[in-house]
Amino acid sequence: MINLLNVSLFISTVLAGSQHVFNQVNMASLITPPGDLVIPGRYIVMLKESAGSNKQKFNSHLNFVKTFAKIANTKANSNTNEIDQVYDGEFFGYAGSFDEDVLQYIRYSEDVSYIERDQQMVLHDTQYNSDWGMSRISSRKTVGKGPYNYIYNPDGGKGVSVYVFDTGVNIYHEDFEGRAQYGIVTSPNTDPKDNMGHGTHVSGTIAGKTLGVAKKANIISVKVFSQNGTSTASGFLRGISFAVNDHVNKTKLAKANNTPLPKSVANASLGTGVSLTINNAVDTSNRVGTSMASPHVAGIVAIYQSFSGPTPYPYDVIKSLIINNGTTGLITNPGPLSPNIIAYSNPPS
Ligand SMILES: *[C@@H]1O[C@H](CO)[C@@H](O)[C@H](O)[C@H]1NC(C)=O
Ligand SMILES: *[C@@H]1O[C@H](CO)[C@@H](O)[C@H](O)[C@H]1NC(C)=O
Ligand SMILES: *[C@@H]1O[C@H](CO)[C@@H](O)[C@H](O)[C@H]1NC(C)=O
Ligand SMILES: CC(=O)N[C@H]1CO[C@H](CO)[C@@H](O)[C@@H]1O
Repeated sequence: MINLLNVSLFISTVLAGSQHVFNQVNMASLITPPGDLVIPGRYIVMLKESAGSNKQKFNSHLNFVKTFAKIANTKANSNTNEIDQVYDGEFFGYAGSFDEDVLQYIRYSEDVSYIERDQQMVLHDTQYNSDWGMSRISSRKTVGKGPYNYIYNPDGGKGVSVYVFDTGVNIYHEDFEGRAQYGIVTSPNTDPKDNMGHGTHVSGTIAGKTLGVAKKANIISVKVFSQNGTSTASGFLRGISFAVNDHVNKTKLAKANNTPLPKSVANASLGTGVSLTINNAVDTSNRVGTSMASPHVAGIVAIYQSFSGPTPYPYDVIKSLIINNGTTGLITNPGPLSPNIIAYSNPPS
């Protein structure tokens, strides 16, 4: 299976004289995520910080893989081998389709930290009644049958960007009052519009003028899900990479111009699929200040962030503010992973 002879021949002949080092004794580990959603032949390759953060090393690695992919394609008379996502900025790597030969080649590169098989991700939609949810988080007591009131601070979410990882957003919807914009569309999608309605609905519950929790927040659409509600771990990762870089870029710009620092939240709660690459990317995201949270919580984080003053709260601080301000002990059947806290949106008293 391991075509070592081919690999070493290739390296010693075609790539002779190159500075690229392929002397890693052990192969980088190849992780197969649990579950049955793995996409055969697709891989996410994460680079070591030392290789990825060095532009020249990163490019030279990519060029080598591309060259080898081209040769392998010619040999097999196919288009199988291809890099189709690149992650650059705060974490480093790429994803694509590779056959066994190219995969082995990549695994022997000393630039590589680990590889994970790509998998399908499915849009996690917990059916909830948004009116109920809205009144619940703004009230300390159990809500009855309705009609429900959302006690809100009119400036909630002001100056905060919420990255919505979903099916796209109808940014022209009047409920967004011009506060929504397109961020990125990851493959296989091409159209930034929300042709399904899910992302627009989610954004409305976060920042819409009528139903939104944080009525002054800005929405940035990160379209990672197709119309049929599916995505890939590699596409999702590209979305995280975009949000993180966008936030970091805006922070640098604000520091240079001495303007208020950007404040960011992401709505990217994942239902299915367990992915090490995504978990690590979420950690990076939280570290640089783009807190990842789920629907109503995303709106609440936006509200808390908008009142942080000129400097955004770091992830850990915002997390404890929300937990400590939460209403405890009211969920009848919280389930094993729920802390039994209902987030409290902290309306003005
Ligand atoms: C969903 O759509 C994507 C592309 O838009 C496609 O690749 C995928 O096969 C579709 N999945 C299903 C289950 O229809
Ligand atoms: C961030 O800035 C870098 C360097 O200027 C640029 O290449 C990249 O496209 C920017 N990313 C985003 C998401 O704005
Ligand atoms: C609740 O949130 C506010 C910020 O809105 C903060 O000042 C306060 O310390 C928090 N309370 C607790 C118990 O963490
Ligand atoms: C990507 C993702 O999981 N987004 C979530 C954002 O919040 C909505 C509202 O419930 C969820 O349905 C989405 O799944």
